[in-house]
Amino acid sequence: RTVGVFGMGYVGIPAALLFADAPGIEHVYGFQRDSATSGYKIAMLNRGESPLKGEEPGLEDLLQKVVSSGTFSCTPDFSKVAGCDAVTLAIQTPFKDSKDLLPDFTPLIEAIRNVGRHLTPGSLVVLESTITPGTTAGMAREILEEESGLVAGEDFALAHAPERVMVGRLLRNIREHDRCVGGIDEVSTARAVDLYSRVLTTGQVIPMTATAAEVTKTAENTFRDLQIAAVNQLALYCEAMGINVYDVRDGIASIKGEGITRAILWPGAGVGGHCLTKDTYHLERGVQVLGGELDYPEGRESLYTLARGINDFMPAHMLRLTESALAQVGKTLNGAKIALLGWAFLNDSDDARNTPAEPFYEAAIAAGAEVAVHDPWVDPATAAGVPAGLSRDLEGVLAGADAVVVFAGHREYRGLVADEVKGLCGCVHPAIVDGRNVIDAEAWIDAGFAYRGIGRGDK
Ligand code: SAJ
Repeated sequence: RTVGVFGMGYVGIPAALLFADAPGIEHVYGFQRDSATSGYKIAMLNRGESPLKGEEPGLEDLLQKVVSSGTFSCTPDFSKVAGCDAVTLAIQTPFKDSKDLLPDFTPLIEAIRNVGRHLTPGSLVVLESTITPGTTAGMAREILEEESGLVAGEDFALAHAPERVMVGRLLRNIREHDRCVGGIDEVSTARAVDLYSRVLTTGQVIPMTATAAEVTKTAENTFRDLQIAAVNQLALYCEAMGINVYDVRDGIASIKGEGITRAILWPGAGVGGHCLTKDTYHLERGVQVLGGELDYPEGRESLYTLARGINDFMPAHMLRLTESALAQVGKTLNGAKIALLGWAFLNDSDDARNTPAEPFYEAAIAAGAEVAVHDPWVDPATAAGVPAGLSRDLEGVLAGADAVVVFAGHREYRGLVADEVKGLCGCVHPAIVDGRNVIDAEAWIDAGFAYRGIGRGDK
C-alpha cells in the first residue's frame, strides 16, 4: 500500500510520518510544490530535518527513521499520485485578509486538481483541511471527476477526515485523538476508516458521512467560540454588577451532581487564531450552500454570529478598561504611553494569527496613545501582522509607561512584581489592565496601581 500526503505543513508532515510508520504501508510520498516560498522543505525533509518551527516531541526522530528506512520521501513530482492507493490533502486554507469571513481556497483547489490529474481507479482521496460543509461531496468531487475523467464513488473513493492537532503535540494528537471520518458513500467511509485505523493508537475512528464530518469539525470550534463568548458576556455582567467573575466561575465549575458537569471556559481579552475566528463562518456558509436558509427566530441573527460579535468586542472593552484606569489617575488615552504585553493570540505561543491585540493596538493609537508592544514568544521576522515596534526587551517596553495592558497570559507575565514594574513605569500611579487573569489585583493596587481586569467588577 502506498500513500500520498499533499501539504508538508503542521498537519501534513506528522500525518505522512505516521502513515510511513504504520503497519501495511510500504511507502509514503510527501507531495510538496517546489515553489519559491516552500520548495526548501523538499530537500530538508529528505535529509531528515523538520522544517516545522518550535518543539515537536518525537517528530524529527520519526522523520529520520522513515527516511533512512526508505518508507518516506518528499517529492514535487505529482505524477506519483498514480501509484498511490490513498492520497490525503492537508493544505492550509489561508485568509488573504483577516477581515475576510471565509478563507482563500485557491491552494486547496490547486492541490485537488493536481491529485485529479494523476488519479487512478481504485484510489482513495481524503481531505483533511478545515472546509465549508458540502465541499467534499460538492466542489472537491466535481474537480476530481473533471480532472481524472473518473466517477467518484465508483472509480475512486472520497472522504473527509478533519484534524484537530495543537502545535507542540502534533504526533500525540494524531495518535490519540478520536477521529471523525466521513465518506461520500459507504465504501468511501469504510476505506477511510481502514486507513486512519492504522495510525491511531488510542483514538477511535468515528465513521459518518463526509458532510457530517465537515460539520463536526466546524461545529466543534463554533461551540468552543460560543462557550468563550458565554463567559465573556458573564464577565461584562460581573463588571457591571461589581463582582468577581472568577468567583462565579469557580462556583459554576464546582457544581457537581449526578453526572452534572458545567463546562465553563475562561473570560479574556478576546479570541484569536485561525480556527475559532473562522469556523463559525464555515459552518454557516455550509448551511447556505446545503440548506438554503440560516433558520432562527424572526428578526434575530444566529446565536453563533452573536458569539463572534461578543468575542470580537473584548479588545474594545480592554481599551475602555484602559481608559477608565488612566482616568483614575488623571490621564487620558491621548498622550498616554501604553505597554502592551503579549502579541500572540494564545498563552505561551508564538502564533499571532488574528490576534485580539491588533484591534486594541490600532484603536489605542487612533485615540492618541503611544503603544510599545512586548512578546517573548512571537518572532518579529516571521509572525503575521506584527507591529513595527514589537520588542523582546520587557524593561524597555515598560519604561515610562502610563498603563501596562496584559493581552496574552504568557508565563513571563505571571511572575511580574508590582514594585519592579512601577519602578520601570516611573510614575507614582501607573495603570494596570489584566486581560488574562495573570495579575494579583490586591498586590498591584497596594503597590499604587490603578487596576482593571476583565470580569473584575469587585475592584
Ligand atoms: N480562549 C479564551 N478563553 C478560553 C479558551 C481560549 O479566551 O477559555 C482564546 C485564546 O486566548 C485564543 C483563542 O481563544 O485567543 C483560541 O484558543 P484555542 O485554545 O481554541 O486555540 P486554537 O484555536 O489554536 O485551537 C483550537 C483547538 N480546538 C480545541 O481545543 C477544541 C485545537 O485543538 C484545534 O486543533 C484548533 O482549534 C483547530 O485547528 O481547529
